[in-house]
Amino acid sequence: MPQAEGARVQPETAARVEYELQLYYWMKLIRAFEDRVSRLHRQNKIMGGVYSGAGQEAICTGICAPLKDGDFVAPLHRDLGVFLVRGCDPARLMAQLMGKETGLSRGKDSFLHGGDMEHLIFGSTSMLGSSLPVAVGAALKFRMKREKNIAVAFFGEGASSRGDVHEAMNFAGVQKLPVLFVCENNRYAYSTPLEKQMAIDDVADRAEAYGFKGHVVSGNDLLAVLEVSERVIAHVRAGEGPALIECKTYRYRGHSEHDAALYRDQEELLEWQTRDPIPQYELFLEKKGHDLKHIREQIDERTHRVVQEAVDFAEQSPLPKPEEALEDLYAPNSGAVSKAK
Ligand SMILES: Cc1ncc(C[n+]2csc(CCOP(=O)(O)OP(=O)(O)O)c2C)c(N)n1
Repeated sequence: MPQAEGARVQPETAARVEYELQLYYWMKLIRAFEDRVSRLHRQNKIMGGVYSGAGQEAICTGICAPLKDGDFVAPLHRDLGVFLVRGCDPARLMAQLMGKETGLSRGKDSFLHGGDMEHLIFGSTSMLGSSLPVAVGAALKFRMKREKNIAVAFFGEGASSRGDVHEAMNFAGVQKLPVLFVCENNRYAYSTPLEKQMAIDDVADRAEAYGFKGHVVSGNDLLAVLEVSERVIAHVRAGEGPALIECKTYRYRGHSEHDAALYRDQEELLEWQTRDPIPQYELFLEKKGHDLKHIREQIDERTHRVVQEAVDFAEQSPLPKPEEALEDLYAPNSGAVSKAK
């Protein structure tokens, strides 16, 4: 990480400073990566749909930063940032987006369904909310094996109306499983506004009905997300049962790149852009005494380089070979069937 030149901080807080700058790097990397993907999509270089999370970077960053190795994460379709923060190689991620052989699923899928099991990231499915029961299953496995890991399931307020979401939360509540549910409430489920989605103000209120706590936080304020996530993740990891964090936020782009989002007001968009998570966090860094101009230059240079290298790698990678189309479709035979004979 670049050093915080000019930072008026004590030497003993160096690790914390490093962490704070890493958080800044992640948010900037997610923004730069996604903006480039939107441009690449217009150049017809991306395979499948692009669901930008621009404006929502503080959520992926603030929820994933306190996680540990071995924790299981089920992101939603807008959570490319989860992959970056959990350590997925940006070059392989870009190759996945371009449908190349070097991508996470070796060119067999778009980003939408591509997971990364090396980093325990479950590939989202098309059915909204259907990855929540999977995350709950992972949490049940952690409980049964007495492992100290947790599962995290992201979902939108639109998905929160689906039955799977309620079944998953109910089971998790009854079994007191180590699972954190994270609702990214960006006010629109495609074109459906919040008030046509639910009859209450906060998705978080539903947690109580399943026997655990719901927390509401500004999803555009990284420090606020972190404050809640660090505390709640510690609680879930300690075996005290599930929790729900609802992050209020807004997506800047349409539902996907083919959606001009004409159903929403430009004033509303502008209003939310004034609450952008990145300048908010920059203000914090500046107030702490960092030389923001210098840090921003260094981080911009770094994110630009990482994204450019990822694009170069993906563009130079081959498309998958037709004769490999039927490979990797099933898990390797563990021998369980022949043993049972
Ligand atoms: C069960 C189901 N219904 C509808 C769709 C079509 N669809 C895909 S994404 C989406 C909007 C999702 O909204 P939300 O869950 O709030 O997440 P967001 O896209 O806002 O991040 C819809 C309606 C779907 N994929 N699955």
